[in-house]
Amino acid sequence: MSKTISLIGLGAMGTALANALLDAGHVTTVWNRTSARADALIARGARLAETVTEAIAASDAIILCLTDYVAVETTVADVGPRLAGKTVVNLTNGRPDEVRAVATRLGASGARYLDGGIMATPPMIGTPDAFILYSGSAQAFEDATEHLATFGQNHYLGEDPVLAAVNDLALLSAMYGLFGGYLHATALAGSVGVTAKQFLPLVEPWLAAMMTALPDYAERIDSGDHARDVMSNLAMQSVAITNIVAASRSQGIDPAFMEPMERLAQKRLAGGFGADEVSGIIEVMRGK
Ligand code: FVH
Repeated sequence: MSKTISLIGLGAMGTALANALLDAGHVTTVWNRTSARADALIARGARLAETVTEAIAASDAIILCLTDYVAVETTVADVGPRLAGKTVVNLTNGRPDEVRAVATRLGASGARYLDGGIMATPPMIGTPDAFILYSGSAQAFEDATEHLATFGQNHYLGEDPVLAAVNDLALLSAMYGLFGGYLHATALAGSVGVTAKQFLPLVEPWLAAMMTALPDYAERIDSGDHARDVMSNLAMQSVAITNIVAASRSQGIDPAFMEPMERLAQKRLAGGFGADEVSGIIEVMRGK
């Protein structure tokens, strides 16, 4: 508990991170562009830095949790040299090119850079359900481990700084696919008078049952073999996909969420893979 930590960014997530650090008894310095957002944390014992420079000077490890990389660039633009010898943990959602640029720039300033992707909502922080992906400097991960452990389960993915961000975006892609599919399904069922609450006991177990297909899909994807032991072939499934799009239109539901899936299925079908599993659509996504 001896080392101090500085946290830059006190939005919903930054505040949850700061509370977890304070709960664990860590000496915590905070900075936020709108300083009033720090009031409740100061009442709990956090130290307020008046400037970013002060926040950096206060600790060997600095955590950034901001809206985006524009905010990150704005915040660290003038403080490069002050980061020499420091550990910087950036938990801001970003794209690989942005991560690479910031990692290179801060690395050139002499900082040890660790990028992170938070797979949790603010109330989950500090519980075992929160998991956070990290990549970049292994030394930085080790240096900050004691503090990072207060947030949830940590997964260090490797030295390449973009690993965490790409895995984060991939997991969010799976989540938005699920949410979008659920919303489309609920709208379609709603077009014949079924309420969301009535539909829930049908859609929940259905999605849970379909999740069990993923290990088989993973095997097919890694081996490139979508043709072995096919149970539900693409030709059959693409009829259902096209029916979903057509039925949505006739029921007055915007099919925009399902149309890309129909296009992908048709392209794979046109490639002569109708007898394969639907998992083969990934080859079209990969541009093959
Ligand atoms: N909240 C969530 O559910 C998700 C869960 C998964 C991970 N995300 C990522 O966490 C990052 C921060 O998200 P957040 O929820 O804390 O976001 P906000 O509550 O909107 O707070 C944004 C903070 O960023 C500061 N900020 C924005 N622009 C600037 C700037 N140009 N210069 C300095 N600071 C800036 C903002 O300051 P202020 O508006 O209070 O002055 C907040 O501190 C994010 O990457 C999520 O994807 C959260």
